[in-house]
Amino acid sequence: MFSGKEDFKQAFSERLETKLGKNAKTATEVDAYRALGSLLQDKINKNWLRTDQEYKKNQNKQVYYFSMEFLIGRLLGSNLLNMQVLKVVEEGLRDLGLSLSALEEKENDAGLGNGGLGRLAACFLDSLATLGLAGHGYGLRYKYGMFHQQLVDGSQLELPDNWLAQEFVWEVRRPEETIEVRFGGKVSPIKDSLGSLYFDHRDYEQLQAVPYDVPVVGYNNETVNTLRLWSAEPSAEDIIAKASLKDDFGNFLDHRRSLTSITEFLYPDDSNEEGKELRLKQEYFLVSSGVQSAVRSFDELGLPLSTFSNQVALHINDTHPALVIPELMRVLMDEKGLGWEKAWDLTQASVSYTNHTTLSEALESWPIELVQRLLPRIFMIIVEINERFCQSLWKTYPGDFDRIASLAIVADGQVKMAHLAIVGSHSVNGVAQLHTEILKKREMKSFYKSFPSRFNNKTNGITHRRWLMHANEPLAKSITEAIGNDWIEQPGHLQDLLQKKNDNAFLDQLYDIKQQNKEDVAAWVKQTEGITIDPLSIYDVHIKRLHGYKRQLLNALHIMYLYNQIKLNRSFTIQPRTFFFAAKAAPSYYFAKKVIKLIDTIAGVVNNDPDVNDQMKVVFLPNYSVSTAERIIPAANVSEQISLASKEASGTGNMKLMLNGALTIGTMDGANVEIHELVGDDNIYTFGLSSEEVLEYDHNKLYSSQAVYETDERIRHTLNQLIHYSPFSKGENVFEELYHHLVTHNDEFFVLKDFADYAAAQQRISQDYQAKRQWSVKSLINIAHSGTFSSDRTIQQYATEIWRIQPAKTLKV
Ligand code: 26V
Repeated sequence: MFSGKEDFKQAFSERLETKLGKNAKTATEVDAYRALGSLLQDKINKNWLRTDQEYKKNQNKQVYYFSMEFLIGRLLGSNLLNMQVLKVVEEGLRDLGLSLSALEEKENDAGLGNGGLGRLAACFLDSLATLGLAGHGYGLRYKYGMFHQQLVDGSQLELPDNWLAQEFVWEVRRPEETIEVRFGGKVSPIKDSLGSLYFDHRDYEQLQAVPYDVPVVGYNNETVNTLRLWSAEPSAEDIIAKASLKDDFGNFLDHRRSLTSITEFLYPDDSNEEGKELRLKQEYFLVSSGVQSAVRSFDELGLPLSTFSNQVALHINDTHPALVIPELMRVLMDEKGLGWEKAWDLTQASVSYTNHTTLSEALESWPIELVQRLLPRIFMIIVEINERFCQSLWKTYPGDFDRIASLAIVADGQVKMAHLAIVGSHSVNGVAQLHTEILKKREMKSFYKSFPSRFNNKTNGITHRRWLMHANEPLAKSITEAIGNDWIEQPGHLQDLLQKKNDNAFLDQLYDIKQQNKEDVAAWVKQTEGITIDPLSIYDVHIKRLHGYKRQLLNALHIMYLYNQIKLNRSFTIQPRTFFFAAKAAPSYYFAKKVIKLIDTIAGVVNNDPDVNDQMKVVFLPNYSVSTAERIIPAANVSEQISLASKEASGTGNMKLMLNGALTIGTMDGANVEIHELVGDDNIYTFGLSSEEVLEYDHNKLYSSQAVYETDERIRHTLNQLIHYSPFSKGENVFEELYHHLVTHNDEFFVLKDFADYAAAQQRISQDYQAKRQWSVKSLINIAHSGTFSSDRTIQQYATEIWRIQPAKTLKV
C-alpha cells in the first residue's frame, strides 16, 4: 500500500498528471476524486488477481449471489476504510489543499436498488469479502439507477438518475468474458441418428452480456471479491444478419435500441408486480449470463460435472432470479448432455432462495404466453419441472386436486415464481424469526409441510463498517477508547459497553457525540433545505420507502394531532422535536404520493406557525439514498419502525439506527421483535397490534375503522381536518382520498386502530428524553446489543448452514 503520507502524495500527484494532465492546483474536486479512485483501483488490483488465483488453486467452492439490485452507494470512503489507508490519504490530501470528505461528495451514489433488498445485498458483499469467503455478486449494470426525487409544490417528481454520466472509477469492463443470451425463436425436439433427443433452437434473437466487474474489498485482509454487473449489447452477427435481411437502417436502429434497452433502467416499483415484458427480459438476461459464466468458471477447474454442486452455490435474492433453476437445467442437459435426474439433483443442490416479503401483490408470477414466447426452451423445462412435481404430489395426496392446484408452479395461466424457487432449491429462508414463522405457518404452509427441512431463518444484518465506522467515526473512536478494538473484528464484543452503563464520563461522551452529529445535521438542513432546526430537540427519524404498510401516515397524523393540541391549549407543551422523513414512492403508487404531499403540507404549516415552531419542526429530506442515510442516522434519537405487524419482513434501517444509539419506537414486527428481546422493555418503545391479532382481524373481518373514528375524538378531529377547512386542507380536496382510505374504506393498514397506543408510546419518549443521563444509558444498551445484527453474523450463518463454505486458508483474514 502506501508506505506513508509522503509516498501517497507523490503517487497521487503523479496520477493527476498522467491520467488527467492536471496538478493539485489545476484539478477540480471531480478530477481529484477520479485520480484517487484510479490510484486505489491499482492497489486493489493486485489483491484482486491474487484472490482469484487462490480460490482457483484451492478449489474453493464459489457462491454467486444473484440479485436484481445492489444498492452499494458510494465506494470511496468504504474502500479507504477497508484498505486501512483512510488516515494517510486524508492527511496527504489535506497537505495538498484538498479535503477528503469534499472528494467523497463528488462520487455519484450507485443507486442500483430500490431499498432494503438491494442494500442487504450490498452489506452481504462487504461481509463476504471481510470474512474471506468466496462469494460474488451477479447483478445488472443499469444505465439509470433509482430515480432522483424532487419535490415540486410538495409532490414527488421523478428525474432520471444518470449516474454513469461521470466515470464510475471502480468498474473494469471485461469484454473477453462476454456471454451470449438468447430470446424468442422456435424450439423443436429432434432425434439424432443414434436415437437421442436434442432441442433445436432457431430464429432467436441473440445479444451479448458484457460484464463490468467491481472489486469488493475486504476489511483489513487480502480478499477482493467481485461484483459482476452485466450490460446488454447487441451481438455483431445478429445485427449484420438483421440489417441485411431487412435492408432498412431505421428498423436496424430500432432493433438495436430494443436489445440494449434491457439494462437501460432499474424498475422503481418494489410493491406491485406488473408482469412487464422488459422486466422478465432483465431477469432472464441476468440469470442466463450469470449461470453460463458460473459454469464456465467451473469448467476451468477440469473437474467432473458430478462435482458441480460441491464447487458452486447459486443464491437467489428473492424470486427475481428464480429462472436460475430452469436455466441451469438447460445448460446441464442441452449443453453438457446430462439426463434430467442428474441435472435436477445438481440444480437443487446448488440453488438456495431467500424470501423478502409476504405481501401478495409483490409476489411474482408471469403469464404463460409471455414466458413461452420470450423463453421457449426455458418454458418447456418449467412445464416438465411442474409435471414431475405435481406427479409426486399426487402420490402423497391422491385425488386432492385443490391442494395440487394451489402448489403447482404453472397454474391459472401463470408461472408462479415463488413455487418454482421453493421446488427447485434445497434451502428457503426468511429474513427474521417472525417472518420465517409466518412463512412456515401461513404463506408457505403447504410447502413447509412437504419439505420441512428446507425452511430456515437467517435474520438480516448490516455492515458496521459502513454504518458505524464510516458514517459515525467519532462514535466508533469513543467505543474503541472505552472497550478496545475487539468489536471491530467481532461486533458481538460491543456488549462489553454494558460495563460502562454507570460510567458518567462515558455517558456524557455519548451524549456529546450525538449532540455534535445533530448540530452537523442542523447545519446541513439549513444549507440544503433552508429550515432552521433546534439541535436540542429530539431527532425523530422515519426513513424508508413509502408504503402503506410502513405507515408514514400514522406518524403524520400524530404530528397533526400534536399541532392541534398545542394550538388549542396554550398551556400544553411538548418536549421539542424535529420529525425527519425521507422516502421515495413508486412512480405509479398514488396513495404513497398523497402521503408525501401530506407530510410536505404539514411541514409547511408547522414550520411557519410561531405558536408551535419552537416546539416542533418537520423536515422532509428529498431524494433518500444511501448517502442521505449515512448523514442522518448518526444524529437520530428516535427510530420509527412502525409497520403494521406481520408486514415488514425484517427491516434493516432499524438495525442501523440502533447501532448509532437511537431508541426504537416500533411494532412487534420483523426484526423489531429480536431488538426487543435483546434490549428489554425499558430500552425500546413498543406499541400496537401483534402480528397474530392482525392476521386474526384479516381473517375474521371484525375491524371497523369507522367505529374507531366515531369513538376517538382526537382521531375524528384530526381526520376531519383532511376534508374540512383547516390549515392542512386549506379548503381544497387534495387529501380527501386519504380520509376515505382511512374512514370509508376501512383503513387497510390499521392506522386508526394503533393510533392511541402510538401516541402513548410517543408521550413516554418525550418524558424519558428529559432524563438526559438515563436516556444515554438506554442509548448505550442499544448500541451494546446491536452486534447481533452485524451482517458478518448473518453471512457466517449462510456460509455454514446453507452454502457450506469456509474461508480460503491462504488469504490473510
Ligand atoms: C419487489 C418487486 C416486485 C415486482 C417488481 C419489482 C420489485 C422489486 C423489488 C421487490 C422487492 C420487495 C421486497 C423487499 O424489498 N423486501 C425487503 O427486504 C428487506 C431485506 O430483507 C427487508 O429488511 C424488508 O423488511 C423487506 O420489505
